[in-house]
Amino acid sequence: MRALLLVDLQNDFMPFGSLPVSDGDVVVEVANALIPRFPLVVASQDWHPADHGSFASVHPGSVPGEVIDLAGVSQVLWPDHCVQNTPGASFHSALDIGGVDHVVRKGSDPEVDSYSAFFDNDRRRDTGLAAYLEQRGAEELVIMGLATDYCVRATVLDACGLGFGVTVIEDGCRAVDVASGDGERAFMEMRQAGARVIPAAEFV
Ligand code: VGL
Ligand code: ZN
Repeated sequence: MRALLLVDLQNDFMPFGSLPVSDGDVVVEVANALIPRFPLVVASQDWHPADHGSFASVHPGSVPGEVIDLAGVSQVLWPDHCVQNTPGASFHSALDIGGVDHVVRKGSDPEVDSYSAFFDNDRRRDTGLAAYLEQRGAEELVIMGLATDYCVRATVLDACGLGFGVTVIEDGCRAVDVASGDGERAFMEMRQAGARVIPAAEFV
């Protein structure tokens, strides 16, 4: 069975949010068009406590974009974003949330970030998503969302490593592009890991 996995379609990653992704809102329509075509739809939600270690604001003298060591893992610092129970953490209001069967939250541990919807960045903890998908009988995943170069990339690489058949909807993703070309490089890595990267129009 084939499941759709929507990565972090949350207000703070939209052009009006605190960690804006250019044209991030455009992909919500792509998600809404795909949702009815899947027997199982899962959405991930970046879900940080207010003092999360990935926030530049909790490290005095640091600014977003800096890279630090966070409990032994290299960590890019971000503006405060997707704080639990704030509007920024909510899904975009146009997303057809009624069509989503299951939400997986990540990034709740202040000591470690979690770009992937499957594992924390230190890979010590598992979100439970792989077990959920297995229990529901999903073997193939179609993945899209925000941002290409962070959470989509990490989720796709883990899904490939876990043995799922993975298709990425290219025009359903947008990149942060801290360095220009990061999004394109992320698509290359996903292809190298075995993911099929196609436009939504080619999805059948
Ligand atoms: C993300 C940076 C920080 C993402 C989440 O969803 O790609 N990026 N937290
Ligand atoms: Zn985050």
